Amino acid sequence: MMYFAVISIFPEMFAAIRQFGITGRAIDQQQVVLDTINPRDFTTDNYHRVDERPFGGGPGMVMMAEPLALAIEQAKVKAKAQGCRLEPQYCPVVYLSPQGRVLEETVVLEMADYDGMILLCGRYEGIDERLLAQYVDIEISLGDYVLSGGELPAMVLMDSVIRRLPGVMGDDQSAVQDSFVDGLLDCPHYTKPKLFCDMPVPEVLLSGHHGNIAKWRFVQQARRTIARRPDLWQAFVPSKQQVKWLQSEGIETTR
Ligand code: 9D3
Repeated sequence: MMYFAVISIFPEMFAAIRQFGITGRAIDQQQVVLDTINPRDFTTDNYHRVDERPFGGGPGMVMMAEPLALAIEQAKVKAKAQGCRLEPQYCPVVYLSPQGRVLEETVVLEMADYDGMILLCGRYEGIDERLLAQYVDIEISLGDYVLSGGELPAMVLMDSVIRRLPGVMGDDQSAVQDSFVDGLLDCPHYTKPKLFCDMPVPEVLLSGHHGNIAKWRFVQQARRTIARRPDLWQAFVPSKQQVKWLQSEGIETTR
């Protein structure tokens, strides 16, 4: 079982991964436990404020340290009760933030080995730096575009990690390696009908010749990766079989 505690002022958003698809099933089957903790529940003022104006002035609001600190402390109690070792190498506090390390599959695979994670979602302009200094172990970004808060990034992170947990994907799916795992973009896919908008299914896919199909799919992957993601192609190390296929199609293999 992997444990997630999400700290967010919008816990209802997490219905999106609780109720649907692979993540929903993993939670139903208790391969994953997902708790949400609302820092608003740890405020003591009449208005239940979690944000305040920034010292030094300027636009926007900043999330206050105290309610978040109490939320993280409760998350650690819950994580421990679920069997997590609390040291950061087993159950880190992860802050979703534009300043973080960009999430990629290598990071996801590292995270799939944790006992659990405490995911901290910011809103407004950000979080008081002292809370971050005291509590945060890892900072993760989805990339260089502006979102409204950390909730969607937290769900993206959980989705990507949950898919990597043993027993979550069917036997069927776990054999099928995704693009990125082998370092190339995916090949095109086709299903019924055999003709759509005058476009036929490539004949090789109807031939039943599994060797030719495997070669065709790999060559499609190679062409797409060369055209769309030269950075991935640069890093790709083909097998002997793949080198043969590439050479037979006149695709350059020397680096
Ligand atoms: C427009 C405001 N920005 C400059 C003054 C700072 C800013 C603050 C808070 C920008 C974004 C956010 C909210 N974003 C996230 O919490 C976030 C995020 C993102 O925006 N992009 C990519 N990954 C992530 S992870 C968390």
